[in-house]
Amino acid sequence: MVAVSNPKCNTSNDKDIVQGHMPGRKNWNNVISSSQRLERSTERALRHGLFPLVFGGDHSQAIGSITGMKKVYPEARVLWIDAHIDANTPASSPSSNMHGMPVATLAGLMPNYERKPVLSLKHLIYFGIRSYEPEEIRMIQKHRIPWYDSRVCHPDRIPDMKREIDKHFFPDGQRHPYWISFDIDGVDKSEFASTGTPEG
Ligand SMILES: [Mn+2]
Repeated sequence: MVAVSNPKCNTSNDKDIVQGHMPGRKNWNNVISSSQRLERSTERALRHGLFPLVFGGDHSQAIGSITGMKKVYPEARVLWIDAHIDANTPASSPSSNMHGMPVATLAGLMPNYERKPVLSLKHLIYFGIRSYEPEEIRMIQKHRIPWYDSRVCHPDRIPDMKREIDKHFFPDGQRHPYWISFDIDGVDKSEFASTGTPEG
């Protein structure tokens, strides 16, 4: 278990939050600040041979967990379980919420983000998506990213899905670790209603 406390983020007053905004990306400074802490903690846990379970915040924090994980396992593949594609940019996001932009940030699609991309879109598969912007679907099509509709994510299909996933990720048979990035809204709202962004 990795615990990253970011009390300043949690108690930011309105003035701090406004100062943390950038055009088209709400709370950018705060999100990046907590992501960097999480990045260090995730990297440290993995280097100590631990198995990190990262809970918290919203899916914007995957910027930190995946960046930290990629420092230790640069070839790791990512399974993104979410109702959303999370690859918005300030130009495509209707809300400017950073929780819709972590994949864009990790994959180098975010303008004016000075860090190098850590996630190849060839190393990403989506599960459960059912709410997205047109630009995000275009990204999936352009990069041929496999995605599984929530209606096909059924226990009976898991063995077949696993074969398909392995074929996509490891065409030459050489395997690499997986990282699972899970947003609770990937679960149908009839199963789990307590999410800020329920999707049926
Ligand atoms: Mn989501």
